[in-house]
Amino acid sequence: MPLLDILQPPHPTLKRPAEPVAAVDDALLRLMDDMLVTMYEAPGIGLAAPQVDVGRRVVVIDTTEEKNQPIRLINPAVTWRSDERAIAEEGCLSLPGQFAEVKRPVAVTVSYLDEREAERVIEAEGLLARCLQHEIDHLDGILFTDHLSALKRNMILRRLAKQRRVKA
Ligand code: GNR
Ligand code: NI
Repeated sequence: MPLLDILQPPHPTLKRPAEPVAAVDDALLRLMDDMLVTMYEAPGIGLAAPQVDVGRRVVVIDTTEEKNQPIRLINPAVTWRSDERAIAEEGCLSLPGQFAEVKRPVAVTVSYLDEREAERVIEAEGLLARCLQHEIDHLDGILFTDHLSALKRNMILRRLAKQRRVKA
């Protein structure tokens, strides 16, 4: 059993822009720990708070093979994106079993606050850059399907609904 339930569309929290965090407190630290446990168990390489029905700008990520380098990001923002773009397959814990190719900048710079409220900057490329963009999209109410044509998006959303019906 994962610690936290992960929402699926059409849950409204997934579509609503999340609110900035004003101050890091114990409840927020516990939320990020619970999100990490849920992410590792899923398993996934990232998780954004709106996916667990918390409308705050909080993300956890670990793209390492060893699953031993958790990153906790508060109020993350992309401050630079490369002109170069790449297409790669993405999945989402809110769209289980659904995958599609998404075109995104290859490299980004992301500013955020860490769990001690210190300002940090990550310069990322490849999978980490992709995951950061995917998670920050969640904070703005955007799913990877929103980057696809309406045809592909509707195909995935219908497939997900059908899969849920079959499972139920
Ligand atoms: O686990 C995940 N894998 C993934 C693969 C390619 C691009 C993005 C991701 S993020 C996803 C977990 C998730 O849904 N985070 O919001
Ligand atoms: Ni996702």
